[in-house]
Amino acid sequence: MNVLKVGVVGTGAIGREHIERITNKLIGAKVTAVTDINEANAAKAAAICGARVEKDSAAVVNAADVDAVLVCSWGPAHAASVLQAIAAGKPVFCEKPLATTADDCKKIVDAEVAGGKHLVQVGFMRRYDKGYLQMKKIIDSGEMGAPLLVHCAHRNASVDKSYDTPMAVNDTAVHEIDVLHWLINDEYVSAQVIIGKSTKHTHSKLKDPQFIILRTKGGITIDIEIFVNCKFGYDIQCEVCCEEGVIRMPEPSFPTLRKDKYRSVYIEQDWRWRFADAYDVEVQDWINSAIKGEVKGPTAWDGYMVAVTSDALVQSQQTGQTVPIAAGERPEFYNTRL
Ligand code: NAI
Ligand code: ISE
Repeated sequence: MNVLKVGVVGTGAIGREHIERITNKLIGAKVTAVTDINEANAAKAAAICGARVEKDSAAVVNAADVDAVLVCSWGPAHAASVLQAIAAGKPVFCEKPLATTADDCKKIVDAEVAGGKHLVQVGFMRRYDKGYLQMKKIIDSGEMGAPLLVHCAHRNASVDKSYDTPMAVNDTAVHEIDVLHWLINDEYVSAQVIIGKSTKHTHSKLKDPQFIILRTKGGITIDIEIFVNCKFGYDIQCEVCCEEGVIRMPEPSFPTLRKDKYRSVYIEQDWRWRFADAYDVEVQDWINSAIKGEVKGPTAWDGYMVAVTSDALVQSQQTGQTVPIAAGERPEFYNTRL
């Protein structure tokens, strides 16, 4: 197989971003079929890559000229497409979240394990971001000693009116939930959300900001500020406090301006640009692996773990109490993942 033939389910914002990068930037793949319940979005996607528009997800997944599937529909539609791809024995890259309930994630895990072949990669792109990778290398080297505390902030300039309180966890914090346990090589045991004063820039269905606390099996405490109407930009912060010192994630680099008595640096405004390089590396890695019949990156089990942790956090949003996290034992199948 010289060129991986990709079918795309869901051609909204990130679906078209990925189609654009596969078509014009990355190597080794082409998009041959797309589908979307919104015909206009499917047509826009087809115009980018010259692909055929299929009637639904099953038609894309089972098409003879589709070797691998990219799922970029809304979260509640993910599970059906991923299960179709597993049944067809085709590699599938699913944007976050893997599914919107822990039960659906578990069905995907069970189907993949029963099939006996690694097929699923979840789109947690931060594991491909240079800043997180640099931090992980330092942590894994042991030169800073054991991690003790992690401080994070995930700030969006603004969100749609339809975004509500649980989405601070299910749509936004899921990125930290995935990347942090990978970064510090640990597992979560409890979750808590503290909700205080809200900004005047929010509405009655969204408490904003929120403060998340995760505790790990190894005794590490993690705090994450989620603030999705911060106004000033897209700002991702991560600092790991270790026994021998502190590691801070590098900021995206922009020129420093000196003007009108001030020294200033631009702040990225959107996830598209903040993580553009990470998306490129992530999707290229998926293409390279799928061509070889392999799958790497975040697993269906990782997607399930995120869902279980999210459920505990959403429960804590109601009471502010600490909620235990119990995902059970990771199946042996996932210990052999590349
Ligand atoms: P969007 O609303 O712009 O696009 C979703 C598209 O899926 C729409 O065109 C919709 O019509 C289509 N769709 C919904 N159900 C479908 C179905 N059953 N079959 C076919 N098409 C269907 O949303 P966006 O921002 O592109 O998000 C898509 C997914 O990507 C979400 O799960 C979101 O959480 C994730 N995402 C991930 C990001 C990341 O940083 N990794 C960033 C933004 C989104
Ligand atoms: C969006 O879906 C993403 O995944 C972004 O990375 C995140 O910052 C944003 O809050 C979500 O809505």
